[in-house]
Amino acid sequence: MLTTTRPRTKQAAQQHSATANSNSPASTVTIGSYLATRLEQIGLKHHFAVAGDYNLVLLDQLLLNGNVSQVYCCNELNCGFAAEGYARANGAAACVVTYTVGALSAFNAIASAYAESLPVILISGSPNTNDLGAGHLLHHTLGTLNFRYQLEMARHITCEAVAITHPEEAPFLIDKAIRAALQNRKPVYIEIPCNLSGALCSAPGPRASFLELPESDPASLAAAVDAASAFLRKAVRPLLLAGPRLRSYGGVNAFRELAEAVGCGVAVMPSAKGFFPEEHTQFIGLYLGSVSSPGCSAVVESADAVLAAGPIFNDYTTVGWSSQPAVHKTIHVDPDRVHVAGVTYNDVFLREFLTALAETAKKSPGNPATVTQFQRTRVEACPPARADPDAPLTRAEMCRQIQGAINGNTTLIVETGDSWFNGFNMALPDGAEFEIEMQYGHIGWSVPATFGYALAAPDRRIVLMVGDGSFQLTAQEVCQMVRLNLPVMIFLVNNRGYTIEVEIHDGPYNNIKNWDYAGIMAIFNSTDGDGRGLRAATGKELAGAVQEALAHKTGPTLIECTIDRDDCTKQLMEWGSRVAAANGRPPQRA
Ligand code: TPU
Ligand code: MG
Repeated sequence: MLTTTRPRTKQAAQQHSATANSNSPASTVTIGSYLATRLEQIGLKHHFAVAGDYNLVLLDQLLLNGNVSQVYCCNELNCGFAAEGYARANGAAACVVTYTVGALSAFNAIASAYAESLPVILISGSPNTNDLGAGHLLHHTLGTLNFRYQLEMARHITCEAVAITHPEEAPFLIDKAIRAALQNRKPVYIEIPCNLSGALCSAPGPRASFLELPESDPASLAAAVDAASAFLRKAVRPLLLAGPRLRSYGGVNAFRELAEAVGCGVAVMPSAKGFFPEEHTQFIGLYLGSVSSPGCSAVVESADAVLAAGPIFNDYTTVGWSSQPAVHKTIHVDPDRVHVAGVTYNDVFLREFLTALAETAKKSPGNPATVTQFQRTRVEACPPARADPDAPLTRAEMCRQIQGAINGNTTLIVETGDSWFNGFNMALPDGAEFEIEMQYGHIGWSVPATFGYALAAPDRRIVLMVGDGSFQLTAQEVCQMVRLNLPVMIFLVNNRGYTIEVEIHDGPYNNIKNWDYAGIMAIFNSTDGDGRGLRAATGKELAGAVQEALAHKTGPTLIECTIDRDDCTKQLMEWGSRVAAANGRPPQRA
C-alpha cells in the first residue's frame, strides 16, 4: 500500500506525487523502521525514550536507524519535556514511552507542548492486538477491559491522535499524525501495539510532503492585508508587538521585515523575548503592562494602532487583566486568522499575512513616531554596580554576573519563578536566544527542556536559571546532561522557597526542604561523570564559579547561588500582587 493522504498545498502535491512514484509497491519495512525513517526525514537527529515492555520491540526497531539517536530519560514527564525543549531548538521532536504508566506521565509535558505550540510526537507502545476484545486483563492498565482510554485522553492535548491496529494502515496513520503536528505546530499521539512494531508495512517514500504550512484563502488574505495596511497608514503612532506564537508559526523574519517597512517602535511580549533583536534601533523593550521594561509601557499604551503578531493575552501576560491593548486599536494576528479592529479574516496564516503586509508597507513612507517617542522619554539604564565581593550574595549581583556570561551564542532558559523576571531584565546581544514556558508554567519544565535543547543545539552556550522549588520536581534529568557530557551552565537560585508564590499569596506551603544542590552533582557523577557542583554565597565565590563553568566543557556545571528568601525583583512583587487580586475576584452575580 502506498501512502495516499491527500496533499493540502501545491508544493505538497508535487512532492507527494514524487514520493508515490518513487516508492515501489513491493518494498516493505517494519512499522518501527517506517517511523524511524519519517522521524529522520523531518529533521530529527534524536528521539527521547523510557523503556517498557510495550515499547521494547519498537525501541529495537528505532535503534536500527543510525541517523536518529535514541536518548534516554529518567522518567516520562522529563522525557516529554526533553522533547519539548528539543523542539524549541530543532523545530520538532519525538518521545517514546510505554503504555499508561509512562504515557500518562508524559501527557503533562505534551500538554505543555500544546500550550506552547511545539510539534512533539508522542509515541506510546500499547497492548498486543490479540488481547483487544479477548477479555484479557493486562498489566499497566486500569484493570478493566477498556484499552481506548489513553487514545481518548490524548485527543484533548494533541491536534491528532491515532492508534495503529493493523500493519496495513500504519503508513497512513503515521504520516497523518506527523503532517498534522508540523502543519499545526502542536503535539500529536501515535499508539503502536507491541506486536506490530516489527510487523511489515509498505516502505516510506524518499521524503514525505510534511513541511508546508497550509496556504491562506487568497481573497481573505488580500482583504486582511488591505484592512491592516489602511489601519496602520492612518495611525499617528503605530507600533508592533511580537508575541510568543510568532516563532512557532514561522513569522520571525517576516515580522522583522514588516517592522523595518513600517519603521515604527517594536516591543516584545515576555515569551517573545529574542524574537526581535534587542540591539535594533526600533526596539523599545519588553511589554508586560505595569512591569514592562523602562519606558516601554507608556509608548505601547499611547500607540493608536498596535499590530500584535501571535500574541497570548492571558491573566499573567496582562498582569492580572490590568493591561491589554483595546480591540479598536489592535491588529491581532493569530496563527490562522487576523482581526483588524475587531473584524475577523479567517483562513489567513500568520507568516503569509506578515509577508504580504510587509510588501504593501514598503510602498508607503515609514512612521517612526513611536521610536522617537521612546527615545525622548527613555531613561538610559545604568549598568548595575558591582557588589562588595565578600558581602552575602544578592539577586542583583547574581544577575549582574549571569549577564556577563551571556554572549551572542547564548541561549538563556528561564524557569517559572523569579527567574522569569530576572530573565526579562537581561540584555540579549544579537544572536542570543531566550526560552520560557510562560503559557503552561509547569515548574520543573526547564531542567529536562534544557537537556533536550542542549542536545539539539550542541554549539550554543546554554545558560539555565532555575529556582530551588522548581528544581526539586525534575532534578534527576541533570544526570542525563552528565551522561552525555553536555556543558550546560545551571544557575540554581536557592532562596529557600517558592518566592513567586510568596508574592502572590504566602503561607507555610511556600517553604520547602533545603537540599545540598551543589552536592547533588557528585551523586549524578557516580564513578564516570564529569559534572561540577559549585556553591556561591558571595560575589567573589560566584565570579570564581562562573569562570570555572565557562572553562568546563565535558559536563554540566551547577552553581548554587544562595540569596535571601525575600530578595526578589520589584517586578515580581508588583506582578504578584496584581495576579493575586485577579485570582481573588469574588464570583459575579447574575
Ligand atoms: O524564584 P522562586 O523562588 O520564585 O522559584 P522556585 O523556587 O522555583 O519556586 C517556584 C514556585 C512555584 C509554584 C509552587 N511557582 N509556581 N508554582 C505552582 C506550580 C505547582 N506545580 C506545578 C507543576 N507548576 C506550578 N507552576
Ligand atoms: Mg525559590
